Amino acid sequence: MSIEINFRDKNLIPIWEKIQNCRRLSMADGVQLFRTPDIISLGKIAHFVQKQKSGDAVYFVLNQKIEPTNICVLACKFCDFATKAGKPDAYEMTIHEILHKLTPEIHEVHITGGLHPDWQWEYYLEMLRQIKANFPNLDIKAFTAVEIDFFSKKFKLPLHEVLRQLKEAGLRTMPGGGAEVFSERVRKKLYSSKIGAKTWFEVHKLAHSMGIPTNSTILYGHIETIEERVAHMVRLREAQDETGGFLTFIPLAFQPGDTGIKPRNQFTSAIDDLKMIAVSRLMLDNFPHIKAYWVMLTEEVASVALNFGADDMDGTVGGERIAHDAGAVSPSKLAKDQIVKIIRDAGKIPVERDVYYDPLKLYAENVIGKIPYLNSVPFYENFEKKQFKILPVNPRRMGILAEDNQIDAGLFSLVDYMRLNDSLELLPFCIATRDQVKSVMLFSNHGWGDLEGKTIGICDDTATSVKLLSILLEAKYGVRATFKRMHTGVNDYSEYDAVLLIGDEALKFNKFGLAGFELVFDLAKEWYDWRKLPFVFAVWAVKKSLPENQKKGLTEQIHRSLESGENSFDSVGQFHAQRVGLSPEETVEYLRGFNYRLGEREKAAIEEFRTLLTKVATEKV
Ligand code: V47
Repeated sequence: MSIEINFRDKNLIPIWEKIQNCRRLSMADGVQLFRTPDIISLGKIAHFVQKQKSGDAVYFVLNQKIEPTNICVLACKFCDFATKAGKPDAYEMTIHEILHKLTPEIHEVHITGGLHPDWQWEYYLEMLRQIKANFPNLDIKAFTAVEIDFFSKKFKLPLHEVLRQLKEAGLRTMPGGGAEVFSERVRKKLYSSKIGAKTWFEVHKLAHSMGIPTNSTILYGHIETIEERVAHMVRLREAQDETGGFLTFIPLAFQPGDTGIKPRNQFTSAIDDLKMIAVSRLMLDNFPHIKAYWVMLTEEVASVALNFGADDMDGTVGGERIAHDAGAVSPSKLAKDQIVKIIRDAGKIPVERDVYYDPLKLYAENVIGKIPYLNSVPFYENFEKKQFKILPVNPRRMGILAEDNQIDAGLFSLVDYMRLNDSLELLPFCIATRDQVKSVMLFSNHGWGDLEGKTIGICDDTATSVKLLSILLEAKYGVRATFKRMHTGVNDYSEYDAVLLIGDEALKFNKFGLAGFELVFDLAKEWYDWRKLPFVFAVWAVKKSLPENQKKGLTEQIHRSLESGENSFDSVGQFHAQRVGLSPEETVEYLRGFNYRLGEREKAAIEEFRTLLTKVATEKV
């Protein structure tokens, strides 16, 4: 995938070269990007990276903001929301009032508020428990690091215990607020009694280690310098290298309100907002998503941001007050139809998501699913999209979407193709191993024979590998284990005897090891040694109902794309190596280990797998 950029600012060319070679940007690069007057070239570079990460997808969630109280022990200068008990604008919500604001169609509730001096710990836990009890399908994103630290001090509980109890009560993820700017200079001037960067990171890294993914933010457009913005991003990037637990980064445009920091109507400029989005997309190379938070940006700027690096629109955001109390001019809630329209108008696929960014519903036609792992790169690297749009989606989720008729074609997990055989037509392409695979791995503390009755964590992404694991356990080794699904992303693996991981994550841990597990088994190698056959993990298929000329056109497109992909393994390897933690040589060797065409041996392997599947009692997980 390559694009032409007509640079007006030639200083951007070395940065563009770095991006094309998948090299990390430095602090100086970040500052240079902020200083460029060539906003269009900056946007194009960021959009290039956005498309590599998210294809044509832009995510949104049906969500409700709950700010249970505005009474706060702090008095940060930038905040127009917080107040003190007894003031006319002070409010406190009961759990009953909170529940009253929620409805069953919402998928995420975002809870954050003032640090209340008198509320009891049990109140917060009960709030989460009641929400889960009344709305079981609703995921809870709650409490910033500032609140977590406050709970720990006020209720004399270690941070770990605060998070453990909240998780048990229903907390799924944490919002990114409270980061402000990780600069001591700014902190002393604007929020001296609030936690600094050290505690913010401590809380977030701890949450990640406990299987709670989190978001991150920056509050910009007040007194911070450009260098402080870039340093903020670099610190987040380093933390993400360590834990991988951040889902998204949200630049929060400062709303001056009556804070006195800036005149009331002096909002950030659209140019500055777009630069912020684009630079964060480029600096935060290890972050999956960048959020255009329309509440603070306005709908118009957020809409442009979807072609400047942002792939996330937050959501409908009913009930927001922090920005609106400080004079935000956006509406207080967007209807779903309006969000869908904004995303469509930007030429993207509106993807309604859950709290982990798994797609629930697509509002587009002509969508091709793309498994976002290195092994499928040869198909997609040079794919000419024609009428199709591309949605990166993990194999299992792609099957769920296809079952719902939302995907027109793609590289499907083998068992999904088998299951949806009536509506899908096979194309002559696949992802098949020759012997080992290196990216479908069982990390274990027990040998195969000792896994009887043990609990195996299964990553949420897999549809076929989990069935292959059942076959190996039961038919090859004669043992039965209990499977438990783990959500995608960071996890606390300590509760499992073994874990099954697939894709780039498995590839990385295969190389560097997964802490807590001594043994590593390659499922394709186990299969090959046993059946002397390749293993077919995925096959290309297209919806039978598509017009014949489209099917033919698509087959030719895939063929062309694969040919050029296979001819450019070296550059592909060079480009993707750093992302997956391998050397360029290892990356090329990994890709050469696959067969991408469905031949007779692959078909025989599929039949063998089908027969064995009928012989084992694979549980539905
Ligand atoms: O931490 C306070 C900011 C944050 C103002 O994680 C202000 O998905 C602008 O973090 N102007 C809370 N910003 C909101 C927040 C957030 C929002 C949306 C999504 C997510 C997420 C997180 O709001 C605070 C602070 O940085 N804030 N006052 C103001 N006058």
